[in-house]
Amino acid sequence: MTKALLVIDIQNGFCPGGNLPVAQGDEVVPVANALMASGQYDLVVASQDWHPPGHGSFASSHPGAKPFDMGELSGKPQVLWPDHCVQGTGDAEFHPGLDTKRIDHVQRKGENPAVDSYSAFRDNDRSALTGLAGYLASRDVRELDVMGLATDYCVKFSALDAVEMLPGVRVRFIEDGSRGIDPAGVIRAIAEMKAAGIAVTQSTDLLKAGA
Ligand code: VGL
Ligand code: ZN
Repeated sequence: MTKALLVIDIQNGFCPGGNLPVAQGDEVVPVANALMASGQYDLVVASQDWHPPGHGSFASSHPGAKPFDMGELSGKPQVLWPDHCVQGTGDAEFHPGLDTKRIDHVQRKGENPAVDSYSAFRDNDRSALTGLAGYLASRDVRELDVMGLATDYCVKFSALDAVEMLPGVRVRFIEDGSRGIDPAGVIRAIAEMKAAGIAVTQSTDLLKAGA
C-alpha cells in the first residue's frame, strides 16, 4: 500500500520570470519541499510540461493569434498560450529551489505537437496515455495527493484523471501547495474536483498530522 505525492509542473516557465507565469507560482516550492521531506510519502512523482518548439498550443503557431486567445487545435477549442516549457530550455527546467533529489519518477507530457496535455495521465483528446496510471498502479498506490501549477489547468485535469483512471485510490488536492492562472478558474476547478470526490486539504494540516 503506497502513498504518493504528485507534484505538477513546478517549472521555471510557470513561476515569476517564466514564459507563462502563474502569480506566486514560486510559493509552492517550499511547500513541495516540506511535504517531500516529511516522510509521509512512499513515492514522489513530478510532472514536467515538455513541449517541442512550435507546439500547436502556442499562439505563435497560429497566424494572427495572441497569447490567451481562444483558438483551435486539431479541431478542438484550445487556449493559445505563450511559448512555454520548450524541451531543453531553462523555461522547462524544474524551479531551481525544488528539491529534485526527492523525486522518484518524472512524468513528461505535452510532447505531441498536435494535441495539448494538461493532465499528467493523458493527452487532452483522452486517447494517448502517458503511462503514469500504469506506473502508479504497478507501485500499488492507494493514496495520491496532488499539488502544483496550475490549479485551473494541469493540477485539476491530473486530479480528475487520477480519480477516473485509478479506481479505489483516495485522491486529495493540496490547496496551499497550488496556484492558478485565473482566479475564477481556480474557484471552478476546486468545485469540479470536490464534485468528483477529491478532498481539499492543506499542507499545514498534513505537516502537523505527519500522516
Ligand atoms: C499548463 C497551460 C499550458 C499547466 C501547461 O501546467 O497548468 N497550463 N501548459
Ligand atoms: Zn503547456
